[in-house]
Amino acid sequence: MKSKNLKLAIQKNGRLTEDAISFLRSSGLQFENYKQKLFSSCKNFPLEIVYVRDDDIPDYVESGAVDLGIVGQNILNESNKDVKNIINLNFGICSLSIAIPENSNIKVVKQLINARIFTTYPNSTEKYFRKKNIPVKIMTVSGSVEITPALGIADAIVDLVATGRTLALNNLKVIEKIYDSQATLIAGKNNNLPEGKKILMQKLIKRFKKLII
Ligand code: PRT
Ligand code: ZN
Repeated sequence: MKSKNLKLAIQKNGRLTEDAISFLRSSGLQFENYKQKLFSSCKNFPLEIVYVRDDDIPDYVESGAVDLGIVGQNILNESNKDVKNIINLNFGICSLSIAIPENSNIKVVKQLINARIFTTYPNSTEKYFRKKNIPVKIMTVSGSVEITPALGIADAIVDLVATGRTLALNNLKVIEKIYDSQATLIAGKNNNLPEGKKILMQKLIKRFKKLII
């Protein structure tokens, strides 16, 4: 990896990986990506593409370990890192939503007072209910949130929803959307970037913006 090259982090292996790679390729960047690789050097631009876990991307961008990143707004909202949102990329579209069992008597969010809510997004959940002034008990799990109502430990869940199929399969339904999300290009706020890198970054961002209508 050449240190004077720009660095852009994308998800290594997940829902955003293929779309992020297609997006970069459609901007004209040429690079090889092998599943086992940790980074790829572009052949026709001084850029290194770094493959990491999506949750780490805001941190790497904020600290300047990488110059740019492609990540879901949901991760940004949850992590609260100080980064610049450059452009929304129109993929990875989903929403963070509150869901309850299909047979629940609850009709509106206000009725969730003192409810047990399981989520992998505790910060976004806490912020939402605090703003609404509804006291709830928020419990954090690292995955498979949809199972918690069936286990009898949750009255509601807060999770990402795309097609809604996972909720339907688990006899759950959305009662409220907390926010919409999609993949977005982010950059650090580091103004001490060397002039050469700044120019490269502007060139690259211009290329990317052309692809977004
Ligand atoms: O390993 P790593 O930490 O990098 O990946 P990850 O497992 O944390 O994330 P991953 O690959 O699942 O998702 C990456 C990003 O894709 C998320 O941060 C979102 O920005 C975006 N995204 C878009 C989604 C979904 N749609 C989505 N549907 N992320 C997750 N889901 C899950 C959701 O949590 C639920 O389990 O899919 C299920 C619901 O999908 P539907 O279609 O049945 O509604
Ligand atoms: Zn993740």
